[in-house]
Amino acid sequence: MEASSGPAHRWRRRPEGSNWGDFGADDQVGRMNLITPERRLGAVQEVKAGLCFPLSLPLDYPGWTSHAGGRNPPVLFASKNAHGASMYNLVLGLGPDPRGVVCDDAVILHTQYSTQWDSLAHWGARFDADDDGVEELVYYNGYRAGDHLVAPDGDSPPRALALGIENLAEVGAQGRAAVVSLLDAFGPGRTWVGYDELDHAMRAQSVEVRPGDFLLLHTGFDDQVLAMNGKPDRAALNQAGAVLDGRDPRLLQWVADSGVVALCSDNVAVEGFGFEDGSAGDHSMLPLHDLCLFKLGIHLGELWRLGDLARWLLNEKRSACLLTAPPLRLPGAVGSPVTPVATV
Ligand code: UVW
Repeated sequence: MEASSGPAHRWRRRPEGSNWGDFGADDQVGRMNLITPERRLGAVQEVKAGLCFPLSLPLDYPGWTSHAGGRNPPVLFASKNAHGASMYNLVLGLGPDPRGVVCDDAVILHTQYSTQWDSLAHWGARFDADDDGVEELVYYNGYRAGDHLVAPDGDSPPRALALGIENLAEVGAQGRAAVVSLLDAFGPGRTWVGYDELDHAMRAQSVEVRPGDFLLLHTGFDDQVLAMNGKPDRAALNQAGAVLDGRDPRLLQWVADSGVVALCSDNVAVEGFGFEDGSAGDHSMLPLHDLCLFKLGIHLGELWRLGDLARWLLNEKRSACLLTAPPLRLPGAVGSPVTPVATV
């Protein structure tokens, strides 16, 4: 555990293996800081064919309700104007014989239901950041529950006053992406991928990961979800595709050393979960979330549609592209739908 000179108002000690403070006392985008103009120019060099791949599922997929009813498909409805009129096929205009017709709509959108970014406000930990012997609820760079991550209270909505997803939108989320097909390496069934397996897949596909890269992992989960046409078979999907094994310390060390700015996959959490046997130690649920979002400021992208891109790259014996993936610039949100675009 390292003593450090973090902002006195937020933290006096940072978690072991974290980079809190390294990108600035008040940094809110973590590893995204590694995307320099030079590295972005390097990403543009990956554009050789002029093709683009949209990397989003339809936002009403997978089609289930998840997180014990906490995440639901989008609900679209027509806006109503001040006169109570539904703004759908509404004739609008000036004078006795208006010609214009308008449609406006609104949506209840669970920000992490489908293709999404997790912001750094999505996952924190209990940790004694002020070194007083009592653990607090803290997030990346020592931002705190209560002070910065404000829970809803009566009519007041929840709000991330720090680390919200708008921070990622403001830096553009654009750079070089290295793409690994875990589907090609391990097939469509459930495989737990630790350091050895990831290394094997990357060598087999000649994947070069550079500091400042997004790392995209295709598992085939997206193909299976899409084939279910909005009526997902949960039991089948629980066994579908590779998942990273956050219990493997060598994998965690590789992620820390690699310089990647984000891990993105087509499955629900990038990593596997469900460690009822306690094998994930004190981070009993999502050890990779703990490392990435809480300690190192590495964003996570989930439920991306990666199949078409990964297959095209494999066929071309290539493994990198330019990625442009800004989230919604929605102040105070902890996640966001995203329509990433890969250009090859
Ligand atoms: C949880 O399931 C808690 O998070 P995520 O959407 O990042 O997988």
